[in-house]
Amino acid sequence: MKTLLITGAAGDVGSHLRRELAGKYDLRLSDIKPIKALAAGETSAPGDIAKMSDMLRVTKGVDAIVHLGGFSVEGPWDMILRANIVGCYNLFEAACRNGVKRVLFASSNHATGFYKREQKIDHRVLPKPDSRYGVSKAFGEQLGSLYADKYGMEVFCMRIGNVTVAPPDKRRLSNWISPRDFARLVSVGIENPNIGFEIVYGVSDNKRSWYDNSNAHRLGYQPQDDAERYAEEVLAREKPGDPRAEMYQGGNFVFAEIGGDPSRAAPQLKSAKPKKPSNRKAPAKPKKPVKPKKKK
Ligand code: 15L
Repeated sequence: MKTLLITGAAGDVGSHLRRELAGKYDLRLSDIKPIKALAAGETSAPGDIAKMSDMLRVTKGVDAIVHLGGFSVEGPWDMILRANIVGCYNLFEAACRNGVKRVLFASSNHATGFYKREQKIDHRVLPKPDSRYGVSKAFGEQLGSLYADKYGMEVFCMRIGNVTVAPPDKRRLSNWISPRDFARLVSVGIENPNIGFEIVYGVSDNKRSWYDNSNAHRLGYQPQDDAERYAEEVLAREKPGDPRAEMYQGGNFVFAEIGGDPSRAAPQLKSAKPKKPSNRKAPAKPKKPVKPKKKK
């Protein structure tokens, strides 16, 4: 049985994947947070993705990696930089040094969140990130491209929508993916023998999809679920949103500093007061009235 490393395994998506892939792979679970209740076929490999030594340790001897680790919504630049830029580099570099060829990178719909909702996009469009978080995902994809071309790694980038049991709102009727469809997509990424560098969308077979996911289908992905079965109840409770968010695929990420779900924002940001822009000129001091010179 293949050994699969899942980074960020303590998160929501990791927990869905553990359940769905149980018995199909030996799962090595890595996270900076403790992994609760290991099941049969699971081992824990704690690690901080921002530390190269940790990534060299956890990636040793695995057959494939699903890299979910990192900051998963918009956040302050120092956190995005540490977890999603440095962390992503460490993961690819450590995998490469340990001879692990196959990496499945959890990219996001926010790498292309500034496409309008009326547009249908495929895997060939240029990224249009809607946030620092989205930029970090576009970075991860390009890093994967580098490691594929330069070192022959096999990189499968999944622009994931929303992995939940049921779509929580109208936007997610278009980008939702059920946990079992996500596991199907991940299995394609692990098992397809012809992966060089690929970008696919991590979405179910949604009627309202914004994506032409033909690349995923070409590689063998056969989603079974469609968010449409939840549409009536989702739309009945939907309140009108901010028009800017309604216009773009990325929703609130296109304008909000702290992302689509403020309750998940970084602790510093929750209470942070808006800073004054640093490049603004200080207001000029009032000039002292010039005293007329006395005539000699
Ligand atoms: C993402 O990339 C986030 O990780 C997830 O928490 C959701 O916010 C999702 O996008 C989404 O767009 O629904």
